[in-house]
Amino acid sequence: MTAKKKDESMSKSNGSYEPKPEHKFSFGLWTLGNRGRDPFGDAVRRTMPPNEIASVLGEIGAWGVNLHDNDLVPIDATPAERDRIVREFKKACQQAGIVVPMATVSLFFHPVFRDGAFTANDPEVRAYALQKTLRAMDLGAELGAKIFVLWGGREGVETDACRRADEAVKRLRGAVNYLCEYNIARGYKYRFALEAKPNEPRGDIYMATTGHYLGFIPTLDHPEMVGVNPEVAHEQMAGLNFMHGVAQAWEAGKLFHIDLNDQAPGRYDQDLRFGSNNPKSAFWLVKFLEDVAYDGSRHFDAHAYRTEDYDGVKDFARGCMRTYLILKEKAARWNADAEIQAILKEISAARPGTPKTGKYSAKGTETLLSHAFDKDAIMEKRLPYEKLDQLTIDILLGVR
Ligand code: GLT
Ligand code: MN
Ligand code: MN
Repeated sequence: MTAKKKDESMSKSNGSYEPKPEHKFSFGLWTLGNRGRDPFGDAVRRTMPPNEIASVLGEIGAWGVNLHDNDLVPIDATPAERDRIVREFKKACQQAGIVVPMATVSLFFHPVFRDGAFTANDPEVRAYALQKTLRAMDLGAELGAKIFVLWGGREGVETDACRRADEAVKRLRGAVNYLCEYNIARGYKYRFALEAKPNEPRGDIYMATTGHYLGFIPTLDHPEMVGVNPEVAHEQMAGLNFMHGVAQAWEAGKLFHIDLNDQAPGRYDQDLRFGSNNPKSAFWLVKFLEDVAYDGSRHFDAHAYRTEDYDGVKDFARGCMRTYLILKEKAARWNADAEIQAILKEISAARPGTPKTGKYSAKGTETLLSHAFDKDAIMEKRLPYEKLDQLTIDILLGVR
């Protein structure tokens, strides 16, 4: 290929992976604004003000910006300061063509939450956590957010001597019920999305996985108002197959939001660029979201390597969206692949004479109980999953 032709084909593929508002790509203020501080080292990047982050998001083609209360409004701001900050931020978002689809509350950063927020032993901390969340809901509603995420990063323990774990569940339930009532009273029409994580920053966090939350939600006073916000890295930290958890949440009608990033197994909470560590599991995830036509935010809860400057942060953010769109295209290719489709059909076909199951009936059960299954004949059917997986790999590696 000549250099010119190569250039043309590169820009063509760049063009087709261009983010558009309909892709619903969003980033948190805390993600682009991450300054690279870690437990061992200080910030490597300057503070980027929220209004500048909104403008960068507009420049790189994102759709939305999400925020914690204190990503935008300092924790001790006066009401007048708060109102000015919000006014100016709204203007910056408008100018950048960016919406605010989700808001959340920081119940983990301030030292007052060292023993948790809604589950803390001190009733005054619990009351403060509620007040802070109500105000964060007011803030999000003012900015147009329709999803309210709750990530209980400090709701956990280093030692189980401090409280009974079922007491923590009860306190959490009480708090979420309270927030739902406030949502109704104020007419905000939020949908709450609960985000799980197994550990970090606490030794163990209650509600360790999305599955824990799916069990908790039906016990609430307004379960219809509450769903989940699964995060790739958090489920992977627990050693789980992320897409399976997402699928279960989706099937239960509870996939209200999603946090996309990546994570190497057995490490600290890395929040890597989407698809950068395990593109194959990212592929199954994107394929799932696109196959079921999930229409919520594709929120990237990740941050750039600590080695980057703010140009590198743009590379990081563009990379998240680009990888999603590449994988989306690969998923369409996978679905359209005749050989793959033929295998899929073959592996789930029924042998003639297979008794019908499905819904219970007395007559059907009689037939089922009297049927003689020919296990040797069943075993003759091939299950060519090696082939199926290699076809997937061929697609992912770009040779098919
Ligand atoms: C924090 C955490 C994330 C949560 C955010 C929402 S804040 O960065 O690591 O997983 O989604 O509170
Ligand atoms: Mn998250
Ligand atoms: Mn995370």
